[in-house]
Amino acid sequence: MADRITAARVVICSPGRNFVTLVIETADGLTGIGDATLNGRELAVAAYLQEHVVPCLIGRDPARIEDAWQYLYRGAYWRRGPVTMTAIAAVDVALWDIKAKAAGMPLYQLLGGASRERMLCYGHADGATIAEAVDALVRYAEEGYRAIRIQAGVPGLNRIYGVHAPDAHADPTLPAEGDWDTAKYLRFAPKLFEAARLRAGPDIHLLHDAHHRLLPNEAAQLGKALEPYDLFWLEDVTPVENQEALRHVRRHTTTPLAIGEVLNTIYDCQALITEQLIDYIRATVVHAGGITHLRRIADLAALYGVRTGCHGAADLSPVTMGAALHFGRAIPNFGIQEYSIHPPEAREVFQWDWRFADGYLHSGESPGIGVTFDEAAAARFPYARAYLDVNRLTDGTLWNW
Ligand code: GCO
Ligand code: MG
Repeated sequence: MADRITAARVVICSPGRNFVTLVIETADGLTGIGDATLNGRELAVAAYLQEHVVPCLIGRDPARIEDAWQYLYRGAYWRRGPVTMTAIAAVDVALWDIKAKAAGMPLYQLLGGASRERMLCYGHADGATIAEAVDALVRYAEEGYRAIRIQAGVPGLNRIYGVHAPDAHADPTLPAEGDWDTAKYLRFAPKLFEAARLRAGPDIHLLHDAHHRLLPNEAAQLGKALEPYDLFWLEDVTPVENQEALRHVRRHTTTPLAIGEVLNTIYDCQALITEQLIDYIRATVVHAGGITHLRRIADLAALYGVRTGCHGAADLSPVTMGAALHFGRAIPNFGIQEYSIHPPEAREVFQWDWRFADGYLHSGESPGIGVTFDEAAAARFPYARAYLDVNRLTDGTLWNW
């Protein structure tokens, strides 16, 4: 007889930062987990799942993953968006975890088996100054990283993305405020990469995240100015809503572009991919509808020579990293995986079998996604409201963080 879902619950915890986890149990005694963390808006997804999705899961056959996905996507009527797609992703990953455990196989085997044994990843070298950032870069290279993102403080600016100087005006219960001046940044960025390339040598892959801050022509200027330093990618040069902007950027630079960490569906990625406006698609398991949907995005991307570069910041839980590595191991057009180390307390709550070695991430061989969740340990780390920063131009205008 077909198995059925007997229980599903949402657990919110904060081992160093907030994570939302969906736990699904079946009559056959299997447990699957899915990450439902949407940084800064965690409770919206938790409520979406607990109030609206969990009641529909009880009694369903956990093996019917595609049907569950369609049921939640079409059935909501209100399609797409980060909250809905993160909730669907949590269910989807938990069901893939269950299916792989039922088969006694690591998930990548169910996805077609290994296309590769290890996944190239990149770490984050950050510094308040160029010297500090370049020292961090050298440390990462010494630890074996072959690809390193580098971000540094811009002289004259206080608190920018990647560099966490204190916010002088801070009310700690509200979003911190950063400051931004594009002209200063555009003068500074080539100097950062000149220093980085000099210290790193030609072989290390260098990456950079402009974090949605530039206007189209500024993005074109930056891409062109960074060409001598041979970047692996330049990320989020412009906000992704205006995808036509990238046609202009593409006409002026061959610096590879990566976009998509805030995208949730294949429709959001469609023009970026089919018009070949990007080289790497950053959509990720947790925010783009789980394995089931990300596979569709990756398949579309493969047709156009676009590779994956899944978002992997520390606000995506170790559950997402487990799923992402099985996904990356199986698909033909894997590019790179972002790897940001989780807070040490996270290890008390989540146990995982994936590991970093020699510049690569290696997925494990245990059945399922290879991550377990200790609910008793999670209870020791209660949820604490937290926000992403906001950002203002130096004249006070609210800008993209
Ligand atoms: C990245 C991202 C992150 C995001 C964060 C939002 O490239 O890793 O831009 O740093 O800002 O994940 O929650
Ligand atoms: Mg980013």
